[in-house]
Amino acid sequence: NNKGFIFDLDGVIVDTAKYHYLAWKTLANELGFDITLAQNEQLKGVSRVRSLEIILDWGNKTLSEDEFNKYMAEKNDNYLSHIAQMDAGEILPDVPKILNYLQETQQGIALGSASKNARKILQKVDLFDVFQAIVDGNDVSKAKPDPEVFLIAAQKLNKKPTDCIVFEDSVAGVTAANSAEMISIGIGSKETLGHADYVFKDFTEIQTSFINELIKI
Ligand code: B16
Ligand code: MG
Repeated sequence: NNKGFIFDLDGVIVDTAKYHYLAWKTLANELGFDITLAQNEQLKGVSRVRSLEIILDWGNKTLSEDEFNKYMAEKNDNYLSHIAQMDAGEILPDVPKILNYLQETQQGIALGSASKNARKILQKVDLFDVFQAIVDGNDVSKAKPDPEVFLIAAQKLNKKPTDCIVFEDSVAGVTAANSAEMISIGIGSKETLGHADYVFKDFTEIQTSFINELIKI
C-alpha cells in the first residue's frame, strides 16, 4: 500500500513561527503599537498579505498601497535575516524519524505550505531532497483554508485526495485538509485543532505503528 503524506512547513517541520513573530512585532512597533504572542497564534498558516491586513486592523492603521508593499518587503527582509541563520538543528523533534519511516515504506511525501520562502527553508535545514513534490505560496491562487495547496500536492504525488494524509499546526490548514477530503492530523493542542481527525502535541507522540495504520486505511 502506498499513500500520500503532505506536510505543512512552519509549525510542523520547523518552528519558524517565532521568526515571523519577531519580524511582525518589529513592524508593528515601527507603526506605534505591539502584537502579543496570543495574537501571533491567529497569524499561523495565514498568507503574508493577509497577515499584514490583520495586523493593521489590530493597530487601527490604514496604509497606502505603496506603503503596504514597502512594509511587506521590509517584513520579509527581516524574516529572511533570521532564516539565514537556520540549520538542520532547527528541525522539530522526531520529524526525521517519521520522514525516514515514510521513505523506507515508499510512501509519497509532499510539502504543502503557505510560505513563499518554503524552498529556501527546506534547503537551509537540508530536507529539500526528501520531498517528491513541493507546493508553496508561489504555486497557489487561493490561501488556506482553501484546499488548493493540498489538492495540487496530491496531484503532483499522483494520489487521490482520499489517499492523502496531512500534518498541520494551524486552524486554517486543518480546515483546508478536511475540505480536500484528506485525513487531517493536527500538530498542537486539542483545544485549537479539535476539528482534525487526530491531534498530537508533536511528532514525539507519533509512533510508526500509527503510521502503519494510516497506510492500511
Ligand atoms: P511567507 P505554513 C505560513 O507557513 C506561516 O504559518 C505564516 O505565519 C506565514 O505568514 C505564511 O506561511 C507566509 O509565509 O511570508 O514566508 O510567504 O505554516 O503554511 O508552512
Ligand atoms: Mg503551519
